Amino acid sequence: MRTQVAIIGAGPAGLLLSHLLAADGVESVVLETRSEEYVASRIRAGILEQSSVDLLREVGLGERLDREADPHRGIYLQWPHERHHLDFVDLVGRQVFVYGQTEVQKDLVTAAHARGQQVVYEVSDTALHDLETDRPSVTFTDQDGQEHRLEADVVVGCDGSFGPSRSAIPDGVRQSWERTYDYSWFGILADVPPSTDELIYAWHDDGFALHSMRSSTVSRFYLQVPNGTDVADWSDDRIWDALAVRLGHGLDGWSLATGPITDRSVLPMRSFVQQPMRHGRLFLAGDAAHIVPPTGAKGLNLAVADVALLAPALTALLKGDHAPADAYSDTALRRVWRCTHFSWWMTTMLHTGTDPFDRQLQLSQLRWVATSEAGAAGLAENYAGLRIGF
Ligand code: RFL
Ligand code: PHB
Repeated sequence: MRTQVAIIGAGPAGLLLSHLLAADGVESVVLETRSEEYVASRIRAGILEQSSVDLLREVGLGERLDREADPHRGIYLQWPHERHHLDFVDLVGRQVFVYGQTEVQKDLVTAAHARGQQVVYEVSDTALHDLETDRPSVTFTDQDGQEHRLEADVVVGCDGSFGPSRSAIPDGVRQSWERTYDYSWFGILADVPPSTDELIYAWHDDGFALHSMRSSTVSRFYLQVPNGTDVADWSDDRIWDALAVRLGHGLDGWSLATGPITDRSVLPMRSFVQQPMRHGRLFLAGDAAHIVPPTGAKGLNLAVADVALLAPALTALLKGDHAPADAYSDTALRRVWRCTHFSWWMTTMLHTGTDPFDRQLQLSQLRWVATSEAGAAGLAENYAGLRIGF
């Protein structure tokens, strides 16, 4: 098999990259270990930045998004007895959109089918070769057990946090930074209308809680829990009681509506950055190169920003202009580190530990962010997102 760009991973980074390349007349093949249905049903991100939405619209992926996404002007920031609204539109002139990653993925799959994109699902043994030559390749086994070699001009690793691409950059070349956190998120999806018009990020002595949503009938919630928590230890009653307490039941008459829980999972939190994001003919994009804890809602948006930068760089490279591809890693990493800092900052401001001094500092910082225009504008600028190309 031969193509111009071999893409490993059919998550949002891989499928959006193949879409952008196709619009530039560049051919690609996407390889994916999971099935199409599995990838499309993974419940993950919920918030798109303004610039992600602008890009999806520009490249013809905005039709359903324009009909179904819920624009939000801002978020609520809360601690016991106080809830403050931060209006991003007033503060920085930008907003965010509630549109699940599952929906973005469905739109990308539909577009891939429509243009006849070759996506090979359920592959195994993906291995990268000859990345330092201009004839790199990827070998894999298809679902019938047949082995293949996909030759390409360029290989792009969009294979998320557990894929092989990241470690295909030699040990002596790659550098990485990592932070793990002492807590995880217990996430649930429930068939209940949201009890709020915009997301609530709540600091509480018992731990952080987040009230998010997917639609007018489906709510998404997260609770800070200790690492190693087993979902089986949390009955429905325990979950709803903890959410009601942490989200401020009774605060100015507010109450939390409950309903059937349709999904529950525990996710550990991690910050990770690897550089460079390019080595020879291998490029990395999305979670393959960097992971952020979800508190700042940045992971999916970073994946979109990476491939928005990478697609034109690869198109130029294939025409003989190397400059944008040579600049890709440094340019992408500027935004990656900004989002890494913002996600760490939101996470450490909102999750409670055992140190009473730290708690007082967090409360002081929350009060400053929520009540000072300068503090609020800093959060708003980062949350609503920097322009692509920052
Ligand atoms: P993905 O989506 O993980 O896709 C990588 C794909 O590569 C495949 N793969 C392989 N394919 C071939 N060969 C191999 N050897 C392979 N190994 C792996 C995988 O099967 C997979 O299909 O990475 P991508 O495309 O970079 O996209 C990144 C985003 O998915 C991720 O950053 C976000 O989901 C993070 N995130 C959030 N981001 C936001 O912007 N806003 C949010 O509100 C938000 N909330 C979240 C989140 C992530 C969460 N979880 C579960 C980690 C909430 C949660 C709960
Ligand atoms: C979500 O709706 O899944 C979500 C929203 C905001 C976050 C993280 C996750 O910060």
